[in-house]
Amino acid sequence: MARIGQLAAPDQRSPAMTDHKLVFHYAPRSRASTLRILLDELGANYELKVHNAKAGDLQSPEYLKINPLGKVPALQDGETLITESIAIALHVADLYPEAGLTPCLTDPRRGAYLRWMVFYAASFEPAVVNKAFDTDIPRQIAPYCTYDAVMKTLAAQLEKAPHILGDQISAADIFWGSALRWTLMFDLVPDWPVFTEYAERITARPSFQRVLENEAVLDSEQEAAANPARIAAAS
Ligand SMILES: N[C@@H](CCC(=O)N[C@@H](CS)C(=O)NCC(=O)O)C(=O)O
Repeated sequence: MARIGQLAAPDQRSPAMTDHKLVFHYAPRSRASTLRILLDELGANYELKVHNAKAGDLQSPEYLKINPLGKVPALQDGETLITESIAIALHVADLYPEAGLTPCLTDPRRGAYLRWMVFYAASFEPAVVNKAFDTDIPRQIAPYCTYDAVMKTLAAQLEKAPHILGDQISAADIFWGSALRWTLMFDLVPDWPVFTEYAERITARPSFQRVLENEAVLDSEQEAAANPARIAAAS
């Protein structure tokens, strides 16, 4: 029997662990897309709540009770509410270890897994956002040193193996594949082959194709609902 705080091996998991009632708050073409792809990869059982950010859904009083920042993604797991993409990703990946994407606590890759998941949110994202807005923060103050240092550190890791933790894919690759896809698209990261080849390899997975195709449809439906006059004028 696993103690509280200790991750159970797959064969020790009580059936209740996969009986979690998950409600996933999502908007198409947002940071929540990566989570949706991860949930697909995990074969997770969950209810998808689609919000229309363009129509102001995320600023509604009901949604602000879920995430006072008015942001997606958010996940309700029974009574527990989780915001922040990486927190949600770590939680759901731990709920579904049988998908083979979660280095468990005793896996020698666990520390590196946590490192590269958190590096995404704590260093990569702020570095890229500051770059996008031409904000130059002194390296001693910036939580990530410099943009160039972040890019070189990530590239050096991805150069070592086909996946961020080595030969085997993990939930971290779903994040990095998705992050590099977006940031390459908007010229926010250098188009080094190590980034482009990795992003192509990871995003070629059927989970990406399924979610991206579906959300293209959802996105145009939401655009039409939010801006009916603009759509009518264009047609
Ligand atoms: N730190 C948050 C950031 C979430 C975030 O910025 N979400 C954006 C979507 S990409 C959002 O909900 N934007 C809607 C808005 O600000 O109106 C996370 O990683 O979950």
